[in-house]
Amino acid sequence: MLTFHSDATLRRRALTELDGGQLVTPYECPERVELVLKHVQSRKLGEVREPEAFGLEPVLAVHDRDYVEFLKSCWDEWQALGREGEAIAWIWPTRTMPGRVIPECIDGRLGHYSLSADTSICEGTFEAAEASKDIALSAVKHTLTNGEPSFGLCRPPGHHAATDQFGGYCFFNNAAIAAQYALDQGRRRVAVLDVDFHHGNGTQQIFYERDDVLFVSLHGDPKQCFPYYLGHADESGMGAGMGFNINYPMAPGSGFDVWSRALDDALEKIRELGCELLIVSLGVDAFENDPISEFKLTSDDFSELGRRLGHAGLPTTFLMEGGYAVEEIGINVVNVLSGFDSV
Ligand code: Q9C
Ligand code: ZN
Repeated sequence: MLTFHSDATLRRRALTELDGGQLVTPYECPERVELVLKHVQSRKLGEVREPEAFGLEPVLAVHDRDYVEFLKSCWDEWQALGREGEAIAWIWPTRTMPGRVIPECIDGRLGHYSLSADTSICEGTFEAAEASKDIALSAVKHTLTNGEPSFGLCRPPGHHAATDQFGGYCFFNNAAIAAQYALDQGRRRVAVLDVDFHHGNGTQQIFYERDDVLFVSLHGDPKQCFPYYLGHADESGMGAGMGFNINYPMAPGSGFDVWSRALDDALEKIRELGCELLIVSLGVDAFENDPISEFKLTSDDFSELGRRLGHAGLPTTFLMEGGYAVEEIGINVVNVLSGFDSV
């Protein structure tokens, strides 16, 4: 299978993440990409290609222009104010203070355009996010054009990014951008299957009222797990989108027995609803040794995941999302992709 990768994804190297009341070195680090790439090459998965540049038009098909402009200028504005650390949001519109007016001050805008304090903006963030969406677009374009599966080694990840909010280490929603691109190229219905440990709140929000993208997510129950405020089983879409959002929240500690039953159900729904393309939001943080997640999948389980996805028989694009057990991230990702190719 073809892999799309760019060194520009390494240009974001955040120094701080708010975690348990402390600023720690972020889990979402450039080494993740280097290790996945190393395993793609050593296990001879296939050719590695540079992405093509698509510009911002396909981004603006799912994200608001003012949000994209904020991401583009945030770091320069922050530095111009002489701030010493990285740009981290610390106040938000809330239930009792909904924020009718977008503030002018950078601190107010950081809150307006974000959903969590774990994700700082630093030098190179926008450039890496641009490379990440170009990788996603190049990968899906390859699948659409040649009918062949592909893997986009996206970084930063995307599935937490909503129409006008970053967070959960995500800035542009790569899977949503790729799904919208496929529709714009004439596909009538696309499935996004999100197997990352965390609920893909951004992808859900972007397509919640639409029936042309089926969003299906397997994740830690938001009663206990990030992002806490979305991802419950009764969120099934709205208006025309009713029935086209399917959540499988599972208890922390769940292993492959429970998880794979949800997977089989999800794949049946994708088949029933007549999807022409499958985009897999491929986080491997459901892994048993992931430092911030709570499922118990083994490295062999990821091979079986790949085989089951292969048996679904759809044109498929894999896009990298989370996965923070840096030692094993490459093994787990390539296990999925080789499992898929083995079918
Ligand atoms: N500071 C993805 O897997 N929670 N994002 C951090 C510890 C954020 C994960 C809590 C988890 C976001 C793409
Ligand atoms: Zn995740």
